[in-house]
Amino acid sequence: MTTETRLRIAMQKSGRLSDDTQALLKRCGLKLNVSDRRLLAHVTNMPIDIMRVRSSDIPGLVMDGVCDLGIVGDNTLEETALERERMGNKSSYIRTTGLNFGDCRLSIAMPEGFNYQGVKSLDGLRFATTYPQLLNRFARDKGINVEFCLLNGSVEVAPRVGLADGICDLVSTGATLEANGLVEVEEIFHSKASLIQTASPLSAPKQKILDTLLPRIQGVMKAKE
Ligand code: PRT
Repeated sequence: MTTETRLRIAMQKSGRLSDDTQALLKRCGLKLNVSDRRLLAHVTNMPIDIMRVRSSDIPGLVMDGVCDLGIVGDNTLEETALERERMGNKSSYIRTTGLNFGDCRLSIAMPEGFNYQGVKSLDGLRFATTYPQLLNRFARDKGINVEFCLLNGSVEVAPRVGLADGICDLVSTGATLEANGLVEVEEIFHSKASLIQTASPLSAPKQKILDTLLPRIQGVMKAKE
């Protein structure tokens, strides 16, 4: 569990959100060195520790109170919350503020030439995805049945090798879909990075640190607009 006096923030160790997250924290005035192999980095000029983990672990660490704050994509956050609810685990958190990086969309894409005539065309099909809960929610809302196969990477290759009829994956420029002969047919979730906070009240010293940090984060975001 966390200490009572040092705010612990979870961020992605390496990947698409890590550079922007690190840049944000530095622009907020935090002096940190995350270039070494240590997974828990101390901020030297504020009572803050940075825990560097996989993106997919961040929502759970915050929901379980292991970290006070986390910076993560809304896609990962929502998928984890739905999965934890399904399993009967604690899934509460506070979305403290949205951040202006990590923009992408979770979309359904089908092979070129697929005769798409609206969502009913997807009924009964099988999709490769890393986001089965978001896909299931979409299907339920639209009154269709879908099957899925879980892949944690290279999702776009699944239709070509006969693993699935289509995919449900993150898209930003659309170049990966195009390179793999796929066409986006439905956007099911729009995502950005967010700063999230544990639902349990913070200790007074930690709240004080957050009260200093949050306006700085919002200032940096505003300056970037
Ligand atoms: O850390 P961990 O390994 O658990 O997470 P991860 O595998 O999700 O890491 P990473 O670094 O790939 O993504 C981290 C987060 O960045 C995601 O959860 C999103 O919130 C955000 N993000 C923004 C993206 C993209 N854009 C994105 N384009 N995550 C992944 N992609 C992939 C997508 O899966 C596809 O393979 O990029 C490809 C498509 O890109 P375009 O530009 O060709 O459309």
